[in-house]
Amino acid sequence: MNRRVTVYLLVVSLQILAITADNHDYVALNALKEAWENTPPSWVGSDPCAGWEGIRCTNSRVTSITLASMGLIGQLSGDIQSLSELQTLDLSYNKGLTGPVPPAIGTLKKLSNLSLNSNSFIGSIPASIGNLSNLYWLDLADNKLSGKIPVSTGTTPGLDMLVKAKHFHFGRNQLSGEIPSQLFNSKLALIHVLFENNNLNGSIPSTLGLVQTLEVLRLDRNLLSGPVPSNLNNLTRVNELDMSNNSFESSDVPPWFSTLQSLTTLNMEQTQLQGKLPVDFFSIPQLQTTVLRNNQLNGTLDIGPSHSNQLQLVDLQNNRITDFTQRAGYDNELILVGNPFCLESGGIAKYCTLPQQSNSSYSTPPANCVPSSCISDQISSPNCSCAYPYTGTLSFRAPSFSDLGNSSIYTSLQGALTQSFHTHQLPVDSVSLSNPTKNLDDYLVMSLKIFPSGQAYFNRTGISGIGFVLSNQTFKPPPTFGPFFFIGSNYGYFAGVSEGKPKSSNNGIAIGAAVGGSALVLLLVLAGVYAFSQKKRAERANKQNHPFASWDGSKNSGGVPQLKGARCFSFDELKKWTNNFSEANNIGSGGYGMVYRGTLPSGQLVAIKRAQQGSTQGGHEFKTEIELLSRVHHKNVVGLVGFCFEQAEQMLVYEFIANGTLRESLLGKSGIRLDWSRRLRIAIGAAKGIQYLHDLADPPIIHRDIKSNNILLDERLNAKVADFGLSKPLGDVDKGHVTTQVKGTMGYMDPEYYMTQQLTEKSDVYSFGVVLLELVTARSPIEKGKYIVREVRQAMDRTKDLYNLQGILDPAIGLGTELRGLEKFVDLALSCVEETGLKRPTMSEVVKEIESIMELAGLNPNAESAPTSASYESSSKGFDHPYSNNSLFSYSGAYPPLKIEPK
Ligand SMILES: *[C@@H]1O[C@H](CO)[C@@H](O)[C@H](O)[C@H]1NC(C)=O
Ligand SMILES: *[C@@H]1O[C@H](CO)[C@@H](O)[C@H](O)[C@H]1NC(C)=O
Ligand SMILES: *[C@@H]1O[C@H](CO)[C@@H](O)[C@H](O)[C@H]1NC(C)=O
Ligand SMILES: *[C@@H]1O[C@H](CO)[C@@H](O)[C@H](O)[C@H]1NC(C)=O
Ligand SMILES: *[C@@H]1O[C@H](CO)[C@@H](O)[C@H](O)[C@H]1NC(C)=O
Ligand SMILES: *[C@@H]1O[C@H](CO)[C@@H](O)[C@H](O)[C@H]1NC(C)=O
Ligand SMILES: *[C@@H]1O[C@H](CO)[C@@H](O)[C@H](O)[C@H]1NC(C)=O
Ligand SMILES: CC(=O)N[C@H]1CO[C@H](CO)[C@@H](O)[C@@H]1O
Repeated sequence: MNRRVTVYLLVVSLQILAITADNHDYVALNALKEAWENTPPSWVGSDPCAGWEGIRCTNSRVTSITLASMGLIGQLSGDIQSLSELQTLDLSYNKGLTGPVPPAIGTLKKLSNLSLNSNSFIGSIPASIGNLSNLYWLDLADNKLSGKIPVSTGTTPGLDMLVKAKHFHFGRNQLSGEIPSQLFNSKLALIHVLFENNNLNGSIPSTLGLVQTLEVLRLDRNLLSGPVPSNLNNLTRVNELDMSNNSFESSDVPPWFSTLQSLTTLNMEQTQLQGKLPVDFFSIPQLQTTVLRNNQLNGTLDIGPSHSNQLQLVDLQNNRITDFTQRAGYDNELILVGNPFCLESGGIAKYCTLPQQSNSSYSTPPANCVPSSCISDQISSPNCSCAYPYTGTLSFRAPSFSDLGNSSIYTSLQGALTQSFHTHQLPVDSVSLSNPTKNLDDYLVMSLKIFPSGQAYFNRTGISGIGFVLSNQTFKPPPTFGPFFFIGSNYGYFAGVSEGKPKSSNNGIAIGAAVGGSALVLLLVLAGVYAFSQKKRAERANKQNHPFASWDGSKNSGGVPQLKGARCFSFDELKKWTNNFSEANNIGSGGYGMVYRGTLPSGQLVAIKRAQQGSTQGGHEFKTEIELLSRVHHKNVVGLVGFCFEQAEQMLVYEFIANGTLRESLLGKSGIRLDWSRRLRIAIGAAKGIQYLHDLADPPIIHRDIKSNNILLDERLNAKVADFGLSKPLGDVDKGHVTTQVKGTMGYMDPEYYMTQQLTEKSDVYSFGVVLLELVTARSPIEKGKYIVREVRQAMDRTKDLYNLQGILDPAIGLGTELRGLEKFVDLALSCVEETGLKRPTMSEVVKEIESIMELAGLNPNAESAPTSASYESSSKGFDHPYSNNSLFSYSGAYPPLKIEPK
């Protein structure tokens, strides 16, 4: 009977689950979100399939993430690997995505479109991408990727395995080494190979000739050498070929020039070509643009009577051409400047002068209407309505015209762009072009504004769609423009007002929107909590009777633990919430085992400390420990959320603290600027946390490892004391101290404790004094062999302003501003580091003193800190994880022993 009920409840709960997104997907997306700034505000609630912009789902599984041009900042974490149904991942044009491309991406077997272009990704292209057998689109262009292009070996995958791929866009990176000959084979179906502007060297592998599907090949601006393989003549579909600016072996004009019958654009500037251009080259039927500047082409130029009737530009600057047969009837652009022919003919022929580089101030004019005068950042569109356009720059590498003043060319481009957006049903009203110029690379660059239709701004779906049309080469400009690329600016107006940088004029609206937004968030959260509790109620019904059914009482672990607030999690739950303890979720390790990040179904992030085999302790000790930890509840102490004691596993689940360690912030790694008032707030928070452990925790706890790495900062910069790995409760044997093996961290360690092995609360006070000195100097306790305590004592002169410590204070504290109370703060720090414990203040005295310093500085010691969001120096947000380096559990010995060693 009982069992039947359980089965029934299980079915019910599965059905409830099926309505919303898969939990793994939610957990993974949430983790991605945590690592990014500027995710869409609609990313709230626990169902990404319901209204999270940029997310598309099929059968409750996430199949597409498109977040182009959102201004995302942060890293792409390995959590992505949980989204096993993902087909499209488009994070292009965010600029701010950095860190490596996670190799875990190679597990997403369904992925067909991967666009990471125009970001700041670093590291090499993961070989595991070769495992993506369904990949069709691979765009990594315009990043900072380095290293070699990975190809398969017997044991590892490589890009040569991507037989369905049509697009390799790797341009504008720092890839190096040779292009592996193994990369290309006849099974590939590539149409675009864009490797331009990297550091690739060696020669072009002849295997490239096997990829007969190729339409666009760009190898320009690399360090390629050697001969150009002759079998490129097999690339009969290539219409755009650019090999310029490499140092190939000098060679005669290759015969394949004339056999590439699909060619429209050929650019081989500066490629050591010599000999005579064959006349039949110009009769390739679609040929439009030929740039062969800076070579050693010689003899007589003959364009021939049967040249392509589309030919627009023949640029042969700086060659050795001695004569020109004018029988051709070719009237479009021809440039022979820098050839003997022009010298001999006195430079009179029109092709012997550089075309006028008429830099134009062109700007798309209004279409038969009077431009509106718009408020705030809005701009009048060509149709004279005010809106927030999406802007960016379009660059054309080889336009076949040089007269930038001819406005009809821009009109045709504008028409083609508008047409393309409409064809793809994007909400575009009109586009305008302005300021065409030639840049240093001789690219034609102009700015593009795309205006929304229907309303004054685009939503994220619209921006992503526009970004993709411009990056996926769907848009074809008029032929005279040739190949292009687009760099979009971040679009900050999704809500119809400037996001991120609120302007005073629309603050009211921004605040209104924020308030409305957070009410909505609250509602959604409440709804989520309700749904979740309904679901869990069913699941738990059975467990409730035996909350610690898995508690193994047989092994002398005593009765069920007496817990205050901490929850007992099952192994399966924790396994699920950490994606099976995946590598991607591993955020630290130490002698005791690993620390994993997990996401509870409520969305709460947690840090899970998992003891490894051999580091587990007896059930009794574990119980004592969690009982102790569960009693610690203070806003300045990292809280225990729960534990797991099951299947020979011992795990502790802590709250996850967003802003990392104080140490990182002092080093400037977090991007949070710590001015004097913030440092005071951090000092008071940490002091209160330690005071709580000493005076209010039951039993009292000596931390034993107070240091800036063990003080974490939450999103409001509240300090939270972490790491009880070394903590000592003062048990019944309490004589005010315990005798222990000396443990702690050099530089923070109380010398008295070190010498006598007698641990007292004053040992924590000493360490805290060092932290206070660290707070004002940002120096490590021991830096270059110098001990901070001695340095400060030596440098200080109590008769002088700021005690004469200007040279040793951290400039970021706000040197030059009034640092009220700083002297008293230094006095306090030095009293904490007195030689003998007796002379040091207690933590409650420390708290009182910091409070009085704060009042002196005009701060309310009891006020909550402000949220940090407004104060981030946004671009510099660090990505060092607070829990890497074991900072939460820095003790590398055994799993925290809480036994009190007998005297
Ligand atoms: C690639 O896939 C194979 C087969 O699924 C797997 O054995 C291998 O570990 C994967 N390699 C990488 C680097 O992901
Ligand atoms: C290519 O560059 C690598 C360093 O990136 C160098 O080790 C190698 O020798 C170079 N090869 C050639 C052929 O120049
Ligand atoms: C060129 O392509 C043909 C098939 O069209 C093939 O037989 C030949 O081997 C290729 N040539 C080279 C040098 O790869
Ligand atoms: C190509 O090389 C020429 C000659 O060295 C140089 O003037 C030009 O700027 C280079 N172009 C690019 C795009 O690097
Ligand atoms: C053109 O250059 C090639 C290779 O340098 C040379 O063999 C040939 O004689 C030259 N032709 C003329 C007409 O100068
Ligand atoms: C975004 O805008 C398009 C067209 O303007 C509209 O169809 C779509 O519903 C909007 N999406 C969201 C999530 O508001
Ligand atoms: C390019 O993007 C547009 C708009 O999203 C889409 O309709 C089109 O199919 C894409 N083209 C390719 C080749 O992926
Ligand atoms: C936006 C999008 O999904 N684009 C392409 C992704 O890949 C498939 C092929 O698998 C194309 O058909 C889509 O156009």
